[in-house]
Amino acid sequence: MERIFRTHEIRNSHECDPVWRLTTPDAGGLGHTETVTVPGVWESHPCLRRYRGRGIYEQTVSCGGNVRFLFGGVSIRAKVFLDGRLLREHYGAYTGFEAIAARVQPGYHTLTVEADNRFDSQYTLDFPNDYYAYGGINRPVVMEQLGDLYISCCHITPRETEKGWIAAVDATVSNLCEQQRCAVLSVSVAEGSESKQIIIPAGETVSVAFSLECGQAKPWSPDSPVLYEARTVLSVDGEPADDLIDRIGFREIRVSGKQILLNNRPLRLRGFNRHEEYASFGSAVPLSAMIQDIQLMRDMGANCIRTCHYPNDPRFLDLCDETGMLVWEESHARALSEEQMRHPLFTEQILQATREMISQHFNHPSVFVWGILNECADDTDYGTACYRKVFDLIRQLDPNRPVTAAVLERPGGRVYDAMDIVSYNLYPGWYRSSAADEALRRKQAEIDSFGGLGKPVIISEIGAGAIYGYHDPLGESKWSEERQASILENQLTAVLSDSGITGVFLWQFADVRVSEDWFASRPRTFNNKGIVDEYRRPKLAWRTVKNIYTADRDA
Ligand code: ADA
Repeated sequence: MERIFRTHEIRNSHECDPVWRLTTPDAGGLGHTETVTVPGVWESHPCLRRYRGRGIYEQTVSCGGNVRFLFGGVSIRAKVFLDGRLLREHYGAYTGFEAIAARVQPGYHTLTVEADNRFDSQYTLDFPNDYYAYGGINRPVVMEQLGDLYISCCHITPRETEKGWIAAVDATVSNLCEQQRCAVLSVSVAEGSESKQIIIPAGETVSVAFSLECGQAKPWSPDSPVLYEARTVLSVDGEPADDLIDRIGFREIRVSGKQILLNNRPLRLRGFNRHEEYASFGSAVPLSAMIQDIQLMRDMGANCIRTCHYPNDPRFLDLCDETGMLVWEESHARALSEEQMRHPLFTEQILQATREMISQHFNHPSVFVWGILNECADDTDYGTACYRKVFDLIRQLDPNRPVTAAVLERPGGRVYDAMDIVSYNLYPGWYRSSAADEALRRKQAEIDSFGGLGKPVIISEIGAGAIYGYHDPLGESKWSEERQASILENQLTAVLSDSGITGVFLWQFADVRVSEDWFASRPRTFNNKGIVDEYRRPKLAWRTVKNIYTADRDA
């Protein structure tokens, strides 16, 4: 399933069979063909551990009429064919997309997905980086057989009023046939419900707005993550023809002075940066591993997760909604230089990646902030203009969540005025010998002088490395678990005792594989700053973080 709950009772929608045939034409020799399962990455196969190329996935499907394939994620770009006919191309491993074939002859058909994880300058968000760009269909695939009309989207924004909660609904209905059609669209959430007559011109999509009075619905909060089903039903000639089921939480996020308020209560954030990766499963993280990660972070006293540096699987966000784990989600970008940002395709690609993230993850109550452009060129005119363009898009698409960007510690930041929440990354005691409290003071002075005065501040990354199992009883050498624990103790003590800081995300939860280009500074070609290794085996720092985070939680 593409979510952790059923999204349809009327629509004919089911996950594609898990077994596919995979051919890797760029693996040398004659195309290597294997039986694989989806979701999955080809790097899980012993012969394809470092394969960078195309992977041609094929499966026979039985379908007819208007067929819609929903892909949770294909890394890093995809071409989708039905019986050899190109239906859709998509770039971006971390957001979903649809491929539609109208009026298909009922029977057996060949579904082909060409995944390609080669780096290419035309795909500006992906390049050898401090995480691994896997290859494959790494999230679920769903096949739907639709009527002429279907509900293509339903965004719900909860607002608290003196009369109780209001759910502002923006739904869209698409018409796949060549005649104009009439229908009735009904939406129900908690005790609120409303229906409207709609007319959808041939081949078009129409938007419908509702305002549902939901009375005294129970609010969603980290301590009490109450979720409500949002059910949208489309009826044609009095008969239910399509539906879409989602889940929402009644909560509002806003910034007030240096505080981030959730339902008017200030948040204090103790979190982790988490890449979407699990040892030999790569970026196709099993659901059971997703929930285990949340449990492990909560056990250490954390209450939030930053999805560095890209949108996550909706099922992971569903689990965060369910458990009350707050989420900083960000569109895909890490450490692009001004030159890279000047590529003619960059702006449209980062805007599209951001548009898809917000459109697909809009309803998750756990997502409290949208982040962008991690450690990009925020110190140049051109880079700053890019930041402002992406912030502007987010504010158009979702004015109800604050925006931020994790910038570098180095001076020169020029976008503090454009952020609702100021965030930055620093590694005192690891990359720099500076004392943590002095580093915090220095950066805060810059933030206050250049547009960030009086805004909430989040330490979006702070940490140190250790190789799992490497011990130095004297606690002296870097890469030892002992040294990591002592650096983290200094860092977290300084951050959590600084009254001007609203929250912190440790870098990082688990060790992750990185591009081989980074081998010289990344032992094992891994980023080893995890508190657990890639198999979730705790390092000594686990105890340090747990002591500090739980003491802060229980203070
Ligand atoms: C940066 C970057 C992270 C990671 C980290 C590190 O802050 O945002 O992705 O590379 O440094 O481990 O050095």
